[in-house]
Amino acid sequence: MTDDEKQTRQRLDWARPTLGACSGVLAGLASLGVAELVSAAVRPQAGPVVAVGGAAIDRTPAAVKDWAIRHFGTNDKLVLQLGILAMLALFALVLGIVALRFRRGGAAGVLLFGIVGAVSATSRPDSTSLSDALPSVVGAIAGAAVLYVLVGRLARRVPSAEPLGGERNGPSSGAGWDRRGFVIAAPAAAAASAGAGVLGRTLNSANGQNAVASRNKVVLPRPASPAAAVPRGAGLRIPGISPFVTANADFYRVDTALVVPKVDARTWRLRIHGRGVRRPVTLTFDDLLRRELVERDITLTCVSNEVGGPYVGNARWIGVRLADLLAESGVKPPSKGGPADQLVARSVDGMTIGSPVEDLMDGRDALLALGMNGEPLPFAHGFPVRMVVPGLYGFVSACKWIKDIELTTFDAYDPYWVKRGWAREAPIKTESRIDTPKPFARPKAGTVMVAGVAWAQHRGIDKVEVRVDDGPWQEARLATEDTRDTWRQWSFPWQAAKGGHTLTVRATDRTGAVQTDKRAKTIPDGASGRHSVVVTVD
Ligand SMILES: Nc1nc2c(c(=O)[nH]1)N[C@H]1C(S)=C(S)[C@@H](COP(=O)(O)O)O[C@H]1N2
Ligand SMILES: [Mo]
Repeated sequence: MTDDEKQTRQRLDWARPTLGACSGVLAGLASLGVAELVSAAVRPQAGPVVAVGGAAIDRTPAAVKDWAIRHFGTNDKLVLQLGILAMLALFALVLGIVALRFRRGGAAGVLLFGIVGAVSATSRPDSTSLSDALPSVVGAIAGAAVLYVLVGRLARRVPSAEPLGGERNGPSSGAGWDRRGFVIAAPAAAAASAGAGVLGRTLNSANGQNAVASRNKVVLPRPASPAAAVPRGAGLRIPGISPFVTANADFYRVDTALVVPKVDARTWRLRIHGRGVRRPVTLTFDDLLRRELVERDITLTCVSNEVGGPYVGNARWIGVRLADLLAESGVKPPSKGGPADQLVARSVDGMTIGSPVEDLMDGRDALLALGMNGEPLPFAHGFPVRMVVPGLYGFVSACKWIKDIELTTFDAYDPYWVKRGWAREAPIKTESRIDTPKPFARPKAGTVMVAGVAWAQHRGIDKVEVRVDDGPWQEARLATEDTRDTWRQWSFPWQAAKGGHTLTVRATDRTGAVQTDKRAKTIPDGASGRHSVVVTVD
């Protein structure tokens, strides 16, 4: 071998694996692009990343999920999907390199991923058809074909074609490959994959347009039982305090849906059936609109909310009283001899949420909500219909995108979160939060406004106290109460002296119970303890 030939050979040695890896990544892109396109013909939730992500969410141990919610907040889903894509990219790289030696084996490897996607998609709780397998399967076939063809271009040819690097190398080195073929095929595959992906995305969002149109057409009737105006003193004008009503755009969102379900209100149905339901019914959205609507302010809280955390929000809801509907269907609460003690709500995305029938029928305003802060429910918050129950954490009451209500017993059925180690019954714990000053703030010495919110839904807040360092508990000023189902603002003008200080808050609810200082984790039935904020007064 001449030196020239050796150099060319060396370049080929790294070039082939690199291009093999590129081929693998291109095969991955082709799979995902084509899968996205096919999912537009099936449903967006059947796409492989969403399906595998959903399966991952369902199998994630409660503690890890809780950790993810805590650290990534509402970005937890983005992080998950990026993680899946990163894993896929890694496998694709490896498959591409393997395919250089084992061309068919590499292609078969791509198909194997398709099977994982297909199995995930068809075993999702909201999957009703085997067609959910199609995006993964067709995508994988496309990916396998791309890998097979591209790697074919990289195969050594005898007699030689052009060696890598372009310079004609005179006599055959025996290590040539179809450079021109690869240089044409690879960008073509990339462009076609991107095209399929973009087209799929576009079609998917066009499919959601029916639901969007149905939402735009909703005109919420005047409620027969309107909520009283929020008392003027309920919202304090203190910079940094949570607004009394949480705007829809700012309302926390916690759910397992990687793709927000877009439900068409015109085809939506709600079935009520099960134990002790003497007259099962199926209701349309218009059936609900025609009923007597009530409007109520209710503060929602997530069980994953840590002490001092953000997963609590207050909105004005419009809906139908669930107790009336249940009574009409012949349902009796257990205390009146009814055979069902648990109501299981099912959503279009397969979530199941169980609530005590007794609580739903005890006179509180348990709602099938259609409206949130003056508009139809936003899609992310459950359009067209969700449940909202004062006093119960969201995971045991607030089913979004609801489609089915089954009366059963706690013994007979464990809903989604209960299967994963969370409590069967979970009333909201009495809690309070310091909104301002923020942790590690540096206020000036003098009067510093300490303020925040406290909640004990359906019991009401009677007292909030603040403690500075190890000093005595001092009563904060309570804002006017809206209802006992809403949170209550409070403020405390603190005569702050220079130096480092710890501010702690505690609330007392109307049953006289003082917010406990016993720390509990969010699992299984909600965090407890007291919120403190450390500040340095300058
Ligand atoms: N379909 C569905 N409904 C759901 C959930 C879900 O994952 N899927 N999460 C529940 C939980 S844990 C909470 S705290 C509330 C949150 O409602 P929001 O996202 O409107 O704030 O929705 C509840 N309803
Ligand atoms: Mo929650």
